[in-house]
Amino acid sequence: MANKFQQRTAALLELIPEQYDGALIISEVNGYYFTGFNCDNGYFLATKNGCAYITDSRYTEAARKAIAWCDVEEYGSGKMKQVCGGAISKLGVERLLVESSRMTLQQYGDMSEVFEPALLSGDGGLDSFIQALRVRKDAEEISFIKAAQAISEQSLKYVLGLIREGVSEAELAFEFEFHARRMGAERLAFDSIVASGENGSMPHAVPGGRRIRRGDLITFDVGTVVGGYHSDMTRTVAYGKVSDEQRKIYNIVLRAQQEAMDYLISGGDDLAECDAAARDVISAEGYGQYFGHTTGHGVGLEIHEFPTVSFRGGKIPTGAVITVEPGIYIPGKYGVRIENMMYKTEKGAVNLTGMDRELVELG
Ligand SMILES: [Mn+2]
Repeated sequence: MANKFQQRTAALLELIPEQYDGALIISEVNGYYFTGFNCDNGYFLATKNGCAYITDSRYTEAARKAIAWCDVEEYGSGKMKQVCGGAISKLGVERLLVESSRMTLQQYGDMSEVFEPALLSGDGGLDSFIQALRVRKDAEEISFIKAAQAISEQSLKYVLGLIREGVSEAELAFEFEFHARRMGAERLAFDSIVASGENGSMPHAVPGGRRIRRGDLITFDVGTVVGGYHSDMTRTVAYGKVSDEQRKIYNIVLRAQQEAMDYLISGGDDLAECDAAARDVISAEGYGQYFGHTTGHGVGLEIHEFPTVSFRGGKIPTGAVITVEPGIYIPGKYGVRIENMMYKTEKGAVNLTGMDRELVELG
């Protein structure tokens, strides 16, 4: 029986128009999706006449173990053209699609030369075919995302227990990573954001030497990777008692997020309507100008992937994992963002983020 990688490859070949014989995939992330093998120098040929995987001697042994269902060929120095061209002749293919959004012009030129006589085309929509497959997460992919999220939640709870007057953002970010890695995270999904006080008004602030003070709101945007899959979560907490305005803003963001989540849970499947569900709450309260980014994005093998939850709209495919992360950022003062991941199902959507969202005042 075909394994899941063979099934994915077969599904891709189904989508490729008949004037093409298949695809040449060179990006690491798509290579991993179709072969289960992580390699920064691998060329996966998926064609209607069979598959081949070409890499160099640093990776051949591991590749042969990981991709036993596919011919793995090694090119030695100066042999690239011979090996790549040889694979093309063996497969008897002439026209291949390439990933136009992930290939540089230089790579296109180089690949066209070594894969002669095959003609490579970046205009055939390969990226959108791969996107359509990757957006629909299966049960195993969801289990990886859930495992990563569980590590993030436990690690963030641990870090919240370390917050004291005088501890720095950078120290808290380090503690998150240390705890997450110790719990089995392969790596962080992205550089953690810990933004306290006035730094919180910068949605993607870099954690630095600022030390926590009473009355701060502190935004943590954190994620980890398990099985190649990312998790993404944001929580804003207070250290000490908050002002009336801080509490008001927090509760507006929470209500905005809940509206967008409810839209998805009740079966809504339009990206613009989901964005508007959150944005309208914030605008109606007069803070629309302080919510500059989109409401969310897809999550999977990459931290930001298709689709984007924005005014541009489009249908949310069943099987997509998207974030819902509205925020309000008042320059020079503070910011609030709250982010959950939602799994779009046939009938509605499931919340993948378990951590509490009510405002907590620590210390
Ligand atoms: Mn996010």
